[in-house]
Amino acid sequence: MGLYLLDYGAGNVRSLANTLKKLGHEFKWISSLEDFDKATSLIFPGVGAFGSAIDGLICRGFLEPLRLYIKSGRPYFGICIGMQVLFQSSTESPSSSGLGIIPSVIEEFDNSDKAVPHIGWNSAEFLDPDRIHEGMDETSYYYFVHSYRAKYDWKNVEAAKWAHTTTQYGQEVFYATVRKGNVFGAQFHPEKSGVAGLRILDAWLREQESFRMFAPPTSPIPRPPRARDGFTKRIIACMDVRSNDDGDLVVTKGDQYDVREKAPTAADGTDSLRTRTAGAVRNLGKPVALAARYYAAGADELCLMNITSFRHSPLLDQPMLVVVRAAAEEVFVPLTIGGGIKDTVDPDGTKRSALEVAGEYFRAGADKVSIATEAVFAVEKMRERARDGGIGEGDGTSAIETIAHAYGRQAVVVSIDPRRVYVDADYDGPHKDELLLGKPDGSENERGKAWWYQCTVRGGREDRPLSVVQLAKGVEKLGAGEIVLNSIDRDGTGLGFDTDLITLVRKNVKIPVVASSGAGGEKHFVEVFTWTKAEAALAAGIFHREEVTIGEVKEALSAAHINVRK
Ligand code: 1PR
Repeated sequence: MGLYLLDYGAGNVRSLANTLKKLGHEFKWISSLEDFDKATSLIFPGVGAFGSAIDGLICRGFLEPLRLYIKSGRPYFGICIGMQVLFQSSTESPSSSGLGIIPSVIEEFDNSDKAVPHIGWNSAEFLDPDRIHEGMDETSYYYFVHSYRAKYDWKNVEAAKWAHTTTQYGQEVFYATVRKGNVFGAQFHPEKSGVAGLRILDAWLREQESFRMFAPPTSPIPRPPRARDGFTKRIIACMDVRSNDDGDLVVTKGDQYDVREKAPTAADGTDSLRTRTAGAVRNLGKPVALAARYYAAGADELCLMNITSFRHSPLLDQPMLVVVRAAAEEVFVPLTIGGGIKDTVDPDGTKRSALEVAGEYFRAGADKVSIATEAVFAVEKMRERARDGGIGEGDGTSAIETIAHAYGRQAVVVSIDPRRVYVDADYDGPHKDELLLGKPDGSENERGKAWWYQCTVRGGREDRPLSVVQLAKGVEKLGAGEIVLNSIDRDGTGLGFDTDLITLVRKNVKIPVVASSGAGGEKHFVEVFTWTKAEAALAAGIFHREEVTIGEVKEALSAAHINVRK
């Protein structure tokens, strides 16, 4: 008897478990067919790809019991893919059939007017404000991460009767939540939607099971949706994590990727703190405490970067996994983990695939993994295979491809670490088609100069011949869902984001781009969203040093009429 969660073995189900724990609700996992009979309410937090979810259910013999459970009238809450399986089919995996309870189909978003996947916070509109709200309201924002959606077509009356709320992204309006009788489903992730999401889960769980079981089907009269684009720009706090010289994991922060304290200058004198700390790894705090602080301050997402993981096997890096687990218990917004996502060999010779490494992080509570070095190597290999100078095709073995296949492309972020290469304005070498020219009214060090952006690996320690445009296009083709675009030149300088770089990458890909490196104040966030089409902006140093709060950044954006979640 009681609440059960359905896990088909892929994706981050720990987030939901953490949320239920936080809310004080007991639950068990469905582990056998008998558990379907014991469940008095069931949540299916489906993540990943539609086909993998259906295959996972079939493999475990869970598909039919799930259908029977829902038919029995007992409460069901499907999240993301857990909602999509209620539909007939998905173009994501045409050979897999859904449960067909809602007579409509799931299709891919059109990316001609917007970045796809739809990643970020958006609002939801009630179709009938008099119906049960399920803890939702129209002033809150919810976290979406998906490439496929069920379009809200009010003329498809039988399907539209299921519509509880709709959301608009670009020109498309789709089902954000569905509800009828004992069934409730959300396309967004309540377990990742901060306080607003916790409210939904709590409302659903506290509602009398008997009430829901005998509730009459509640159907609104289908009507056209109201136009309302509630999509917001995201503010992300990033924590670069590494061991300090005493072996403790700390949040550090570099200047142009150099994270060690500088030697004092003459002006500092001889007995300054800088003399004593010179050469030590800069320590800006403990990762879990900082993560909790940024969640409370309203960060839309958090990143934890294991910046020295290339030196050893991340699966042996238990402290980092402990940090991820602990952070995931404190924060209820998306958590991205990066560093060392690659095929590795443990000291005892055991081979670990990138997919296994990523799986370990997902099970620890990460929602996305971020890949840097391996992404560069994968694109280089893909281009080599093409032999015609073109972009080429993936061979299915890269970390990006294997992880995107199992967990969905929205779970794969590529972190790019480019550096400017200055050349003469009449330069005629590689990447000359991508040259940018310093503006006559630009900064002194750019005026009269030309440059292209070179990719690096291993945290900027090694330059590669690949350009940032080649890398961005390549990783999009391999299946990355999002790009975090750093800049070694701007990192830690406080000079503002490199908007030339962001515009260049943004116009060459259709997936979301996160602007990173160089934020020195609120005005830089306003600039980056005014001058470029970046979907999100990430900063580290100014937040760690408490020079600016996330709240102040959002106030400044609101004042500039840029939509943010507050
Ligand atoms: O190569 O897949 O193992 O991943 C390693 C990851 O670690 C990469 O994402 C790489 O960017 C990161 N990394 C490696 N070395 C460093 C370093 O600083 N020495 N951190 C490093 C890079 C860049 C951003 C930073 C922004 C904003 N840090 O994460 O947070 O630049 O900073 P700011 O707001 O203070 O300017 P792999």
